[in-house]
Amino acid sequence: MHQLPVVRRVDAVRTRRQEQALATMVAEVRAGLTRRPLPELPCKYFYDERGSQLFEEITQLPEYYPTRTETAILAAHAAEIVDAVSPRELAELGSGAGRKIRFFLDAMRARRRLESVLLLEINEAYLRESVSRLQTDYPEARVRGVTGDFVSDLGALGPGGDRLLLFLAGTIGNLHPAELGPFFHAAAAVLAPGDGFLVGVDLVKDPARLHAAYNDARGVTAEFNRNILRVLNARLGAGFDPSDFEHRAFYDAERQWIEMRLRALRRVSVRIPAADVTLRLEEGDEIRTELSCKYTRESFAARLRRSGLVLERWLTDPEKLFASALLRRT
Ligand code: SAH
Ligand code: AVI
Repeated sequence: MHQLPVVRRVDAVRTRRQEQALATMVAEVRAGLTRRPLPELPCKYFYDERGSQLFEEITQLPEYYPTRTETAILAAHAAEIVDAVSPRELAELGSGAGRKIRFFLDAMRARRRLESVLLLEINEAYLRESVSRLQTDYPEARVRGVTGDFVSDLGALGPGGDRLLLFLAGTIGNLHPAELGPFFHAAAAVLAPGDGFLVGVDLVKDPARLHAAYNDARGVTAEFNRNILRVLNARLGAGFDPSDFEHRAFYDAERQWIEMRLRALRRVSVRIPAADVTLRLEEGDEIRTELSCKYTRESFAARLRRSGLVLERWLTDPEKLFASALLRRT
């Protein structure tokens, strides 16, 4: 993890941090790809420059309802959320292009309470751009970024107090349900009693609608999915040919999650030198690349038990596609 903006860091520090990130990636990729019967890759590795651009394209697709639905909910309710929490600091996990945060920044500015903004994001280049854009547009605030993983690096946000933490887009659904307990616990630890945590939650719905959202007609999601192989090629010297794989996404109604996979179109043998792994797949074998869990109000609230967070408001759209859950640190 790394605090931005940087004044000037010596190269040795930068190299050590990058080496650490690479060592983590090597360990995670090795563990994931040697897992059987179903090898897997951590979905955070979708997001290099191209991956983040592809995600932005996904958000514009007619089939992909979450972004525009959440945007409408926040446009209608950001001011009342700010009034309820009265924050002086806004923090966001997985901030990406950093557009929706502006509803909150504008509401805080209007109340003359905007003091500090903190973004935590894995894509450092994207983060730098967001920090610099927000600093220009909100000069009264101190805007900082942390490059890191919201699962392991939440502590980098430092102690809470007058903080509203945002985790938008339904990105919480990309965590395995078993990870939610420790995640909420870690989030509660960077919030002071009374602080707020706004979580975007994609809801259980008609499977056909979910299927369409992850199998768009233009094939942008398929490119996004295959991009993880390009990231492994670039960072670990892997020898994947993305055209050896087809995109697969399906809804598992029992587990209430979308699962994305890459299916080998032919027998492949891929060397990943940095991880000292050779991945051998037969035609039809698959790699799991992402979970996108869907929740109901009840199944989501059940995950909060003993976390130090309580569900205070549940804001949805008229079609009940998506919810913004306002949690409060007890
Ligand atoms: N908040 C934005 C972007 C959501 S996409 C929006 O509402 O549109 C998910 C974002 O989380 C991406 O920008 C991705 O780079 C980032 N991300 C994914 N996994 C991450 C992780 N483990 N730690 C930190 N950031 C992560
Ligand atoms: C970032 N996250 C909430 C997206 C999702 O819907 O799970 C990522 C994504 N995967 C495929 N399409 C979009």
